[in-house]
Amino acid sequence: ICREAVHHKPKSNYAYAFDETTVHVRLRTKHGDVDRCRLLHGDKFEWPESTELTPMERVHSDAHYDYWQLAVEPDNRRLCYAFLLETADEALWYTEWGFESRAENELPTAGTDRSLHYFEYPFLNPADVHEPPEWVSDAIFYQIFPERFANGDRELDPESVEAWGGRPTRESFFGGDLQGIIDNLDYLEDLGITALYLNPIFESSSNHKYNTADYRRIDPHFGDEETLRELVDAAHDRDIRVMLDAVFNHCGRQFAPFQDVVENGADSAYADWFHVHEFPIEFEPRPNYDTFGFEAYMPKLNTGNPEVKEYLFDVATYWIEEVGIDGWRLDVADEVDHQFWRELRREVKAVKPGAYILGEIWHDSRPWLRGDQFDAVMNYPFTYAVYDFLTNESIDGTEFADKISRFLVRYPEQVNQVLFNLLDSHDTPRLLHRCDGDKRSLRLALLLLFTYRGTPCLYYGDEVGMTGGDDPDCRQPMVWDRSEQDRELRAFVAELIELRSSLPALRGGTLRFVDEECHGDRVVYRRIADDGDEITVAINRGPDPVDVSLPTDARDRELLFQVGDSDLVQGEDGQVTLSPTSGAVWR
Ligand code: ARE
Repeated sequence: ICREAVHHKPKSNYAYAFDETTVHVRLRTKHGDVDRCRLLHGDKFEWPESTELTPMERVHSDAHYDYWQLAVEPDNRRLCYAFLLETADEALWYTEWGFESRAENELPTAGTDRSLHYFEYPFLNPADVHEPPEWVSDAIFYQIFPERFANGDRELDPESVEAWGGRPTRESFFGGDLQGIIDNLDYLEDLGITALYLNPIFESSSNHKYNTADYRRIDPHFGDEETLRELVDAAHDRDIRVMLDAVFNHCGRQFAPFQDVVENGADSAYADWFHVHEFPIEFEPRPNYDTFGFEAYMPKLNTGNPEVKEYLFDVATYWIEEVGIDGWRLDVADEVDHQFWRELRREVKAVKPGAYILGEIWHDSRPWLRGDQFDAVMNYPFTYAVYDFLTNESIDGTEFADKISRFLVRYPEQVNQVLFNLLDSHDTPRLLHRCDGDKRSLRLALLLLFTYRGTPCLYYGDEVGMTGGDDPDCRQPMVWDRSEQDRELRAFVAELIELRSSLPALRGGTLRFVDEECHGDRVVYRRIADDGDEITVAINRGPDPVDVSLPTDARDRELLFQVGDSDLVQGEDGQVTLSPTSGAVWR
């Protein structure tokens, strides 16, 4: 047994409270190395009488490792454990102190036998259980860049407004507003959307509004507090939730406290609200205060300052209490101190326990997802894995399954359940652009998104075939002219949403790759619901037909959904032939 590959760490994604009665224990071993892995577990105060040796399931694997998992419900909420790894000719105990070769019949004893030092999950305290809001795993999100979605009130248009349509520059204004969203809620409901994510809507001079001037005021070109209230109420009437963008890492240059510092320098009452290196404030050649990137118009807020905290916590709770929003997406979440996020979580959950707190982090986000800060993060690693497999073709089916498997063991299961999965956003080229205009690849990517674990989010307009490169091109005005919309694509997206919404296995089930069938141009995976209901998804990205062997044979399965050519050949046994660039879903 390769000891160097073995890894476990208590109170991490390798051992965490899943709910108030369950601890999930995971172990990593070298790929293909260990035949069987069992967990010896019990209560340290009742050892060895309370101990059990329970087989762990090999839930995922990648090129280097196998990942094992077991859900344990400790009798007294205390857990003490060791791993027994076995091959045909070796049995190895793995404990907090390392390895020990001993036979199974020599069960190690706790307390008395100090030669074994168990791992411990000392106590399962309900207060530490990370419970993301339940509604999120059922939700279908739709991201709206408000300046570009719909113009519902021409009287609010900025002076420099351009005619709707066409390609934006960084300075363009097209007149989109909150009324425009209200007017199109029927459209969204009809598509199957159940939650909205709006980019910033507070007063700000730019079209993207990430440089906030006033966090308590809706941007006058978008509407006012009453319009937002109407939007939230109208959305709630349709069972659609609303999440707003919280830009708390930095403000805008026009933010009154910053203006005060510009005017009064070190004497300003707000001097400590920012990270100023030297007074007076200078903007050129580089700002002499911390900013987002090197953007002088985005001064970084000192979120360690108690007044700043109070101010921003009030903002966060104000919009929940006053207009009833359902969550916050936290901009540049990784550059703000953890302490601030911990307190923000407490404040937000105190006024709305079901509020969704979503961090914008593009990388491994374990330090923020321990239950004390965010419910989830934007799942860009998933986005890039899909592109690498489907569009760049820089990885094959094996590597795709490997990557995704690694992602799935990164976080606790309850986090996987509510990760915010996206294929594009206002910060990336659009999906169709990535697919080089090939709508067959685009459909496969959407199939992946809507059958993947976590919460899918559609970027406005992708459903009608909108395209565009990097920011600002990906922020073109929504195409409303029906003759210019791809109505077939829209119908396809609606069907996919309907498929997901109708199948608990797709919304809440675990995901397991069928390893033998993930290679070359193909991947096959299963989604398994708690009640055992099972969905199989198979994808062939390539130019040639491929034969795939499914886990169930023809008699036991029902074809639910298909992407690509319809000449899917179903053999008698588990065999099917997938035509080029196609995919299918079976129950
Ligand atoms: C503007 C221009 C861009 C230009 C940029 C350069 O539009 O074309 O490239 O300036 O200075 C907002 C606006 C942007 C604007 C930006 C600065 O929406 O249009 O860009 O302000 O004025 C990193 C951050 C992540 C951030 C992305 C964009 O970690 O937080 O960069 N995303 C949020 C919002 C943005 C917003 C801001 C932050 C600022 O979603 O819309 O920009 O409030 C790697 C890195 C990531 C990096 C990612 C993307 O993976 O690891 O850290 O994200 O790439 O670059």
